[in-house]
Amino acid sequence: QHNTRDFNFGAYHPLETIYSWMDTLVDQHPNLVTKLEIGRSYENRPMYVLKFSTGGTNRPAIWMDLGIHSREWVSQATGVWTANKIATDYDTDASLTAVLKTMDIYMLIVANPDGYVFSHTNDRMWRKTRSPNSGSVCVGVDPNRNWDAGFGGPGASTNPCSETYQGSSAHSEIEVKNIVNLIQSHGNFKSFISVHAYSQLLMYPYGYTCRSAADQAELDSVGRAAVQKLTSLYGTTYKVGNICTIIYQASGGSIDWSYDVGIKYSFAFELRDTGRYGFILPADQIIPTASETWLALKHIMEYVHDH
Ligand code: ING
Ligand code: ZN
Repeated sequence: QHNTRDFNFGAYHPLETIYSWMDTLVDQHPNLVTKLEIGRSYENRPMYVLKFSTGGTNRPAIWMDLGIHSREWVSQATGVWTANKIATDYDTDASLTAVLKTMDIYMLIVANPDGYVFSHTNDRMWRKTRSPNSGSVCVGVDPNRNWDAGFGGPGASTNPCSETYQGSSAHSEIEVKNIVNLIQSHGNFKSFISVHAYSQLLMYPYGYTCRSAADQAELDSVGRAAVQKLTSLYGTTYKVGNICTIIYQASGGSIDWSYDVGIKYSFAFELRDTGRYGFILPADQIIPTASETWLALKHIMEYVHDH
């Protein structure tokens, strides 16, 4: 497609279609959007980040990753819609324009490209990476148990055949390591948002412990206000809370790592639905899901921009 208007945002697309759409988006918004390769996956696929910036150098920034678990297809699809929304609404949406006047937005739409391809070609329910595990016939590590944040603690498995296998060591997965390297070399991220599905939750740290984070009161109020905006569009209900109390104890998660390295506004979304379709969310729910989620994302971005 030579124009993003010809792109079907209401469909699930294979990796190569998403990657070629990224080039179209950059071509159409050259003064706002650039594409960075932050490294390669285990199977040597590029990991592309879309950077939205109106100038400056190393401005304070907002991070978003989507699709770290490959089977959660509405996450990657919401990333595609959201990136297009940011590009098209810049200059017409006053609050987004204000955010982009002083901050940059980074979006990693397919955080687990090997898993995403595998979920199209072999196993629709594939969650993990595709790296081999020595001494086991089972493949892959849970990339949301592999971060250096309570690594190896409760809510992660040492069994390579488990869906929540933590990996041989923290940041053993190249996909995780590539994100860590980008975040640390940049050094100026103010918000870190990971997007999963499903369960309709907006969560903040911690997952590796059930004690509350120092900023729990503030994160909870930001989260509640964000969810109020989300719900205003179609009435979709979300719960807000820390990971451990709202879903389950889980160690080695990305937003616990980002919070503990000093990125205060660390959040994780669980998008639609609550289990009727689960991971196999019908494609006609992609645009409604992305549209309501955008209202919550925008609230978080505005808040971060103002604080
Ligand atoms: N849920 C997340 C998981 O990795 C989560 C929940 C989010 C845990 C953030 C820890 C940190 O289990 C899904 N659906 O993957
Ligand atoms: Zn997930």
